[in-house]
Amino acid sequence: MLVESRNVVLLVGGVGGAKLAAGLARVVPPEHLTIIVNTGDDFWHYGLRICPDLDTITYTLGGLVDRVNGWGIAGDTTATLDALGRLGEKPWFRLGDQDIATHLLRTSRLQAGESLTQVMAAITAALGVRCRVLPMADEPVATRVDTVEHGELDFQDYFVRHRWQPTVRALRLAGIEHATISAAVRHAVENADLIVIGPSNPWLSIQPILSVPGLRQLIAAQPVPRVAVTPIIGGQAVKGPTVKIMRELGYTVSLETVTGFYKGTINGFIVDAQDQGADFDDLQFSFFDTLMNSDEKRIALAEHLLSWTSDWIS
Ligand code: FO1
Repeated sequence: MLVESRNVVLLVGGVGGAKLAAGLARVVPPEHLTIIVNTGDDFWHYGLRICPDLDTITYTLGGLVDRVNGWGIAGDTTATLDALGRLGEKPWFRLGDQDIATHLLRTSRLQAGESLTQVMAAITAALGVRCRVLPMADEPVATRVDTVEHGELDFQDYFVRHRWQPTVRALRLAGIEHATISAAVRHAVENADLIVIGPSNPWLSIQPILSVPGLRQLIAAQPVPRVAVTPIIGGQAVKGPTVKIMRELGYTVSLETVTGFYKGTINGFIVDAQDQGADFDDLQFSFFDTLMNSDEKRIALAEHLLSWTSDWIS
């Protein structure tokens, strides 16, 4: 039985964040859980609006996700991509046939005038996801990656087509100045009893969320535990380019770089148990196994977040 009665808000990107979202969804009743998701990775592809992180969270919580890749739908087929290949295209972004249904529905509803928040509410409800899965903003924001080898790339061009191999010089969030805090995001943050930043890439996944004008300040102003879960274990990222990007942007690869990046926003930090001995000024911190490579470990981390923060108020 789920007895947690605090309102929990989780900020995440895609695959890594989805694991913690899944753990929290097992221990927090859906009416008390809101997930705010990065949309800087969103893009247009063959006329479809693709929102990879929103879909990864939704498919994970809906029990549909391909657990090998961590994104897309388990067992999905690629007849549409194969047909595009027959037409002379060279598809580089793997859209499964069932996944395409999500993009078709989202695109048509957006074009009919619904907001992304409304569209995701409909999609999550249809897939049996009962907590709120909110885009960080309804206005389009695009993460652009300035690279040494190719100049500025669209995010998915950098991440998928070039397999995050180019050297990153700078990141830019196109459109961020027009992004606004939606009523749903504001309501969730203002009513949160616990705010968690997932172990997602701070620069690629969390920075866009915190850059929505006013959102970082709104989160920092909440007099509640605001805890980040480390994206780095023993100096390595679990998956993806977190450490590579840190180096390329000129940061020291350390937990202090991560806490420094979140300075003023968080008041607590979960460090991996492998990094015993780490110490942080001005932050409450706790050591725990953060490698969520099984359902049990996702739930254990979620339970630890709840129990550790239940007896401290900032
Ligand atoms: N990631 C890949 O590495 N290759 C793909 O072809 C790919 C397709 C894809 C389709 C739908 C979707 O929702 C996600 C997809 N992803 C793919 C994952 C995604 O591009 C990235 O993991 C995120 O944008 C980073 O968080």
